[in-house]
Amino acid sequence: MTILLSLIFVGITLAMVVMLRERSMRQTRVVPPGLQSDISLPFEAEWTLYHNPFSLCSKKIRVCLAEYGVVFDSIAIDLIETGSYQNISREFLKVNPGATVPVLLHNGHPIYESHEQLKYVAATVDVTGLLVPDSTEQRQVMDAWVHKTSLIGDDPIESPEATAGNAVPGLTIPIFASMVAKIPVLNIFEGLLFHRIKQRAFFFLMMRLVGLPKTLTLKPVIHIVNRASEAMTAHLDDLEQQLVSSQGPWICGQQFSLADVGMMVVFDRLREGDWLTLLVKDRPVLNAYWSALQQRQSYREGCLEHEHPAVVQATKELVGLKQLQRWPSEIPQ
Ligand SMILES: N[C@@H](CCC(=O)N[C@@H](CS)C(=O)NCC(=O)O)C(=O)O
Repeated sequence: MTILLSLIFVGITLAMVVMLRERSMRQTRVVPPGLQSDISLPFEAEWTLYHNPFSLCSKKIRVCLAEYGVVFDSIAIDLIETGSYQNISREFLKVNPGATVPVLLHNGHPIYESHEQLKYVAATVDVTGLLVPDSTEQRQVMDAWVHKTSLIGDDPIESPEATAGNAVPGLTIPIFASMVAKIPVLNIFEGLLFHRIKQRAFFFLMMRLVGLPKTLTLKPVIHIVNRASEAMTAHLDDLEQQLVSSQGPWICGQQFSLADVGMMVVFDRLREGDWLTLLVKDRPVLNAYWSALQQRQSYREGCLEHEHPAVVQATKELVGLKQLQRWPSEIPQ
């Protein structure tokens, strides 16, 4: 008995030591936005993109690079929703101690924050003003909408009113819940040990344990999704007004700009989450805008060509729940 207890004690102590050592090697922290010229990482091509097929911000930078025809080395990084916490691996934390994608490298120097990446790429390659209007006034409009489509802060779910980008994660919960249903619990558990934002890791574990239909009936989830939907409606009202005043077809009028790149991926997420019927259907101006966005080659290259099978499956599942009338009545459809 004493030997058994001693063995258990030694086992637990060893596990704790290993875990603490691993944690010390996986330190995460908030990183400053923009180009980090003091950091040099291994690179082969002028541009390297660390990205995830499903991530909103990754789509945005892929679309931007496609618009400019910039060729880049592509390094796919898994997030828990697409299979594993590769973003908190030792290797990736050397690239971004903030543990998020996308990270764009220019000649080995990382640029953090996707809205900064958009501006950096434009400042570096856009000599003719392809995606950046000439007039100061129009540039201000563009900048305001690049901000409005950005995902800002550590906990965007708490501030969906701040930007259309921040209204996205709340509306993505049903997709997340569907995606994580197929992920091994142990993979999700890793986040509780090493992810910087424990609340996020816990939320994913909860969704995995209760499954999609039950997740959608939980009061806090209903509140988050409805709040995000109301906030997105207000952002889309603003967009509609802007498109009317610019006379379209784009946010800055005749010129497709970085602002439309940001908006394209927000609309694409609404498509993936089957929110277009609720939020866009009866709005001709927004419908015309979304149709025009889908015509662009960059939409195919940056979004459609990277579609993750688990997301395609999630969209089908959400549509199915609504058709079978298994969608909770507390959440509008
Ligand atoms: N503000 C950042 C947000 C980056 C971000 O949150 N990326 C998400 C995917 S869209 C991510 O990497 N999440 C992984 C995680 O938090 O575990 C940006 O615009 O680049």
